[in-house]
Amino acid sequence: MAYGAKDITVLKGLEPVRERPGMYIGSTGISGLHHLVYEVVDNSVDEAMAGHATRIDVTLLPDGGCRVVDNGRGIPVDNHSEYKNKSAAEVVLTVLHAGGKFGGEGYKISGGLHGVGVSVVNALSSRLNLEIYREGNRWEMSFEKGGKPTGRLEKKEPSKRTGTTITFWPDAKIFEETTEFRAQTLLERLREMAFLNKGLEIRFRDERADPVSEQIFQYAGGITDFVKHLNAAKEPIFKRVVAFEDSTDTAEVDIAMQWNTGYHEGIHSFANNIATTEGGMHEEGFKKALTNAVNKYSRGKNLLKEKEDNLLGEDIREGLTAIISVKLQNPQFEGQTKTKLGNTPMRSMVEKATNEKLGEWLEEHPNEAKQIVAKATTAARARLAARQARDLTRRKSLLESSAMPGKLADCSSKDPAQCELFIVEGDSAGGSAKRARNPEYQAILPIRGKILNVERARMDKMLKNEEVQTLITAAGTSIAEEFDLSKLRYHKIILMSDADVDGSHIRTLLLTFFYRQMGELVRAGHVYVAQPPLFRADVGKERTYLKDEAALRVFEAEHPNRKIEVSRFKGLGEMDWEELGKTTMSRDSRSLLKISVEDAAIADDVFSTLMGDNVESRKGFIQENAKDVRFLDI
Ligand code: 0RA
Repeated sequence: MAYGAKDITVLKGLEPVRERPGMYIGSTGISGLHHLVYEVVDNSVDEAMAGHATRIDVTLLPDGGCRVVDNGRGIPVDNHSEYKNKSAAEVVLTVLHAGGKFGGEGYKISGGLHGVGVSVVNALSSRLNLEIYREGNRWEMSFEKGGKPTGRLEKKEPSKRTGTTITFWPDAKIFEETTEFRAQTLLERLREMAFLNKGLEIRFRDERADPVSEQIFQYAGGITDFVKHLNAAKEPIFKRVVAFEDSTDTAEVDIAMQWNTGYHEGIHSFANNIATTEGGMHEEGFKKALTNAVNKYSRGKNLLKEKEDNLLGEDIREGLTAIISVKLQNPQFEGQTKTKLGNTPMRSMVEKATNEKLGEWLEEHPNEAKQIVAKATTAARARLAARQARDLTRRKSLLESSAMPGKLADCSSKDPAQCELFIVEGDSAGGSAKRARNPEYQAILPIRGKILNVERARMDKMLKNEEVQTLITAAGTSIAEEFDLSKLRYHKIILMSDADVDGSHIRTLLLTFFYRQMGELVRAGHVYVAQPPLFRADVGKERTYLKDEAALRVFEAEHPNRKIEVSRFKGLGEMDWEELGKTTMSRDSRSLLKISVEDAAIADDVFSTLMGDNVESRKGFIQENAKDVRFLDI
């Protein structure tokens, strides 16, 4: 028998919703406002998940309303068994069903209970129009002032289609802050919904905009497409997305993942299409099984030797983008923001599925599996090296109290806000820099770039490097988890290296080091690159320094018919100390380039590609960028 009016449980009227809106939609700010849209859309998505709808249209109207159209079965129009004189549709829209989303015990079950949320939307709207296409006709009913019917459900003209259209206008008395939807926020959530519900077509149209904009989201690949989308701007370590699913009578698990060459761990989990940002049982099960499956595979294939420790979860998750989507009955949402899945059985279900299916996948894809293990092994090495480096700096600072390394020519001021640390490549340039500096507030740390360079330094090697250790001690902040910005000894850390390929390599290396080990330093805007000139131009007695070829061309154009004597600085070492001071170091005449996080991230990418194990991508990169020195020249 089809689902009819009698199945809808009845609780109470809508007053409680208007009295305590936060209990039902979280807040009365913009996020609560958007919740109204999600509530209506959720109902349509449920209808789609139950196999009855294939398309949902969400339209923002010029007058501030929002219309949601689906092609499902339509809300039942027959009279409700318990409310003899009311249609089921009226009951769905005017009677509050079990519990509130944010406060109560009850919760909507995907593909199960329809209509829980629409009455909440009605309660918080100044106006709502309901259209139903069902049983061969179009039907209509309207509500105002928080869900009061303006009449009965009316049968209109014949229609062959089925579905539900709900148009509502949020009540400004409730949403005092704003009743204006933010298109971008809705769009992102709707796209997410489309990713999470394979094949479902969701159209978003903003008729408030001029010109009217429309976007169509539909993903045949579901969360596999989601993972590709998240990795689109990144470099996957291999093309394939690892994907698997599992289901029981009462629950479904759907997982997709792909590694990229970066370091960020991007695991996104969902329960019944709701983002579980605080994680929970499904995520726990996944992580445990992921660590287990990769270690088991590595041991089995002798990629991890007997005497070697297991790879840690964090090593394996480095650069991993993953979507975990579960659907279950009676999801329990816990935690600070009620976004942590509490249902314990989900842990073993996801763990079992991941162990089995990922284990199989690795066996079936040995090339990819090797790359996963290689990436994790590298991460483990870097982790160990970072710890060693930290221990070393800590021990050093304990032994030598706050003694600064011998190579550092420190400044006399102890006010970090005033102080600058120049990291200079090469000893000869270091010598000129020491003479040229203002010793009151400028400190010089010479770094022998060549050492790093010939070793093709990886991050772990880099951390072992004595000069990098010196750098960490000089900066004062320590690194990684122990990084403490408040201990920074110089508010400007300035990289000064040659304007040639070697110089830019060292810059890339150092920027990558800062980005990975002292990211906050970059974010807080303490890292700079000095800009030594590339040319000296003499016209008679007049001497000018020019930063690059373009500047030289302009200069030549400005001095027609004059004899210009041009010399090119091959490196900082070719400049005398006075020149270096005037052009590059003096606060009055230099120009510094502040490094943004994006700059550092690009350096990090360049570094990974150049230094990575992936010879193919390195070759490709070098070929692609051979002519584009700009790319390396950050
Ligand atoms: C109650 C029962 C049935 C469907 C719905 C509600 C329903 C609600 C909404 C809200 C937006 N779109 C919707 N589509 C359907 C089942 C009807 C049947 O058994 O035919």
